[in-house]
Amino acid sequence: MKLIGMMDSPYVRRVAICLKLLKLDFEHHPVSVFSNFEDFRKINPVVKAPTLVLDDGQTLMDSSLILEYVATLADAGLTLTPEPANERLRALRLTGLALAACEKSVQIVYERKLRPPEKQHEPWTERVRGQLLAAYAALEAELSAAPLSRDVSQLGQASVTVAVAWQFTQMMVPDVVAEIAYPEVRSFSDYAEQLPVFISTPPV
Ligand SMILES: N[C@@H](CCC(=O)N[C@@H](CS)C(=O)NCC(=O)O)C(=O)O
Repeated sequence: MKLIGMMDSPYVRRVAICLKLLKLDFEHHPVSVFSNFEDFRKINPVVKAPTLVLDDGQTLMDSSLILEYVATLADAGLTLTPEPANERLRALRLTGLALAACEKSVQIVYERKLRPPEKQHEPWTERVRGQLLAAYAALEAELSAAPLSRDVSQLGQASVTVAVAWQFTQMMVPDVVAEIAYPEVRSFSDYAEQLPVFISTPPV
């Protein structure tokens, strides 16, 4: 199967890292939704990254749906979301917060980079900024109350997504989310980013 999209997308990167953790082979095709729009359109007319192209040519988009599908291909015992209901709920809640942080960071990037300055709408940016900070405040509170495991065999979708989201936000909108205010999230991301599976999947 082929994973289409640039690794500077947190959605593409989290899928790539999770595929590696699930020990599933894939080819990465770094096609940009912006600079390679026409090439991307030939693969997926909706032009959304990540897109997964299966060996029979079918395509699947949206990182969460891709991860839901590829989980069915992994060997028994290899899972990225715990089964017990209470652990699963926490993993999904953390993933939801981290995905919201990705989405709000992306919205600020698009507002700044794609819209001419005279057309930028400050109330909208301010709303998105508040949502982004709320997502990180909630993640910080969650990780302060119960840290994510630093046992590499326990890495799952939640921990991957939290680490990838933080790296993306710090790469793209560091002026909006002050590192100093979220020490637990930052520390977990620093830990994850030095793991071989993260180092071999750089955000570029
Ligand atoms: N909910 C989607 C979000 C994916 C997404 O927004 N990807 C961006 C790249 S970071 C994209 O495709 N942007 C192009 C566009 O939306 O037109 C997911 O989890 O995959």
